This record gives sequence, C-alpha cells and structure tokens, in this order.
Amino acid sequence: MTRQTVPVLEQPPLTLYGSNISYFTGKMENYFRIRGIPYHFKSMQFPRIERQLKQEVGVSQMPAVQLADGRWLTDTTKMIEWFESKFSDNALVPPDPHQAFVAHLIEDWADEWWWRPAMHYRWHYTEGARFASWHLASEVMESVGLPVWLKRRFICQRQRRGYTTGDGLTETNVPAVEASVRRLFSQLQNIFDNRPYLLGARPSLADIGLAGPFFRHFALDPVPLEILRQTAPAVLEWVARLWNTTPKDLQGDWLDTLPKDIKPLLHDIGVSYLPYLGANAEAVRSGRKRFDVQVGGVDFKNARYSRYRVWCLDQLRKRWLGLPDEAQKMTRDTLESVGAWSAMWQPEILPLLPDQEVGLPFRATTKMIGVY
Ligand SMILES: N[C@@H](CCC(=O)N[C@@H](CS)C(=O)NCC(=O)O)C(=O)O
Repeated sequence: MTRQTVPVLEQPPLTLYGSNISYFTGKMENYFRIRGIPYHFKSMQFPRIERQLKQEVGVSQMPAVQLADGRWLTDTTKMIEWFESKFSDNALVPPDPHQAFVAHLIEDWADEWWWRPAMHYRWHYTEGARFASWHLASEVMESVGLPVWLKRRFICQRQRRGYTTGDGLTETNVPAVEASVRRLFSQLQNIFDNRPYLLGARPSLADIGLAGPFFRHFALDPVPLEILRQTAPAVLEWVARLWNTTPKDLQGDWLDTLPKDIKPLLHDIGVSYLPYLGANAEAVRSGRKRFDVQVGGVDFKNARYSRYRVWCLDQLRKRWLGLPDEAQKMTRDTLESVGAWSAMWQPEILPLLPDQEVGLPFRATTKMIGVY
C-alpha cells in the first residue's frame, strides 16, 4: 500500500491518545491549540493499549499521536520538534540563539524536574489522590472489569511506588521539595506580573514545557491549586492564557535580551536539575538502578535511574555545541553567572545506549523513568 502524500498539517485531524489529567498529554494539547493543529482526543484504555504502544512506538507511555495516514508518534519534545519542522516560521523559539537555548533548557527542566513534585502533590495528599484515582479508574481503566475501589487502590499504589515515595521522596525531604515548588510559584508570579509569557509578548517552547507541570497538575490538583490561588494568581492567569492562545497570538514581540527575572529559574536549574542529571548519569554508568543525591539542599533517597534523562543531558550539550560562536559565549556567560555551567558537563562521558532515541518521534528506546 502506498502512503498518502498529503502534507501532515493538511491531513484530517490527528488523534491524541492519553488521559485528560496527564502531565504530558496536557503539554501536547497546549501545543496543538497554540499552533491551531486540529486533533481528536481519545482516552487510552489500559491495559489493552500497552501492547499496541510497545508495538507501534517501542514503549508504553502517554501521550501518543496517530496521524491520519496511520503513523504513530511519541515523546512530546520530539513530536513538537517534528511538527515544528512542518512550519516555516519558527514561531515558538526566539530568534536570538542565546534565548532560544534558554527556551529549550526550560522546556527540558519543566518536563523532567517538576514531574516528581507534581506527582507528589497529587498522590501524597488525600484530596489529590481521591480525585485523581477516581478519575483515572473511570477514564483510562474504564474497561477493566474490577470494582472502582480496587482500581483506585491499584492506581494510588502504582503511582506512589513508581514516582513519589518510590522515587526518592521521604518524610524528611518533602518539606524542602514543597518549598522548592512554592519558590517556583513565586518566581513565575514575578514574571507573569510583568508580561504575558516567559520570553515576551508571545508564547515559546518554554511556556509549552511548563504547561506540563502546571496545566494538569499544579493548577488542577486541590492542594497546589489552593497555593497558586493564594500566592501566585498571575501564574493561574498564565495557565488559562496559554490554553486560550491561538495562532493569531504568535505575532507578539520577543524581548531584546534575556530578562533578569529568568535568572532565578536558571540558578535553580544549575543547583538542582543539572547536578541531578549528572548524578543520574553516574548511576546509569555504574549500573545502579537506585541512587541517593543531594541537590539544591534536598536529600533524595533511592531515586530511580533514568536512561532517558542521560539522553536529555546529551541533547542539552549538543544544543549548546550547535550554537554560533557568539551565542555559545553569551550562553556560557549566563550559565556561569548563575552557577549552572559546569554542572552541564559532568560526567564528561555519558553512558548512552547505541542509537538511543534516534528513532524519535516515531520510535522510543527508553521510558522517562526506569520503572514499569
Ligand atoms: N518523554 C515523554 C514522557 C511521557 C511520560 O512519561 N508520560 C507519563 C504520563 S504523563 C507516562 O506515560 N508514564 C508511564 C507510566 O506511568 O507507565 C514525553 O515527553 O512524552
């Protein structure tokens, strides 16, 4: 059978499979809306879909996209990059390569670093766990013929074991993790009090990345939502603004230079996220599936390894290496000024698998975290 040659953006609506309370499904929906790419949303049905996803894209994770021509895609970062390659305007990345690097860095940090705290707020507090377990039991496990209470119990245990208490969180470090979330809220409040999007009067990949933790977690789950209402209403406004952003909003101005209020975010990336990525890479290199790491004043115990995040660090390095000379220097100066430079280069050699993730967005080698 020959493939259709209709350009992908002119094809009938694609199908987005996921859950409508999922981090990465929400990120992808924000992207599609901003770009005006029509899609149908369908809730994944577990466990049935797992086999199909492994067959079609290599791993079982959400979201997954099926194009009208039948092809399947996965991984929000690489899917967005792929869809962006079909547009000629490069509208979601600032033209200044230094700011463009920062946009990609923030997207990566939003995807990988805020996942654990987002899962914590959902699954640690009774209000969050009740709401989300009921929702998932009736949404993505609808077709499982078990009592709802049993499905809810299974879901709570699975998520905690995989992503919260089973991924480095302890009674002792939870206060510091929650303090880091409040700090993020206040840094973003400061930014969105002054302008509509992170890097100017128009959305960038940085905003789309942060839609992951915010749209379907911090601004939805009862406990962080109340903190946002009380301490960071401009962030709530931004969440709604982003959801209401359409292609006509891609005309606004970028900022001439990187604004000062972005620096505290970069500082936190430098003291927490990048050293964590380095420690994870060390754990993978030495074959450890669990590791302890102290970053940004938080002591994580028995965090799960992630091969995918080794690749994320490699992607960041490659992106910096691909910058023009002047932008390399400027970016290095910025990262040095906030203590985020040297951490990006440790360890020197990264333990990647052969051809790791080269097939994305059509085929993934690894899941985000080494569990399930
Ligand atoms: N890097 C992937 C991560 C996707 C991901 O991990 N999604 C979560 C749900 S929001 C998931 O499917 N987890 C797998 C599981 O729990 O088995 C992306 O950007 O799409």
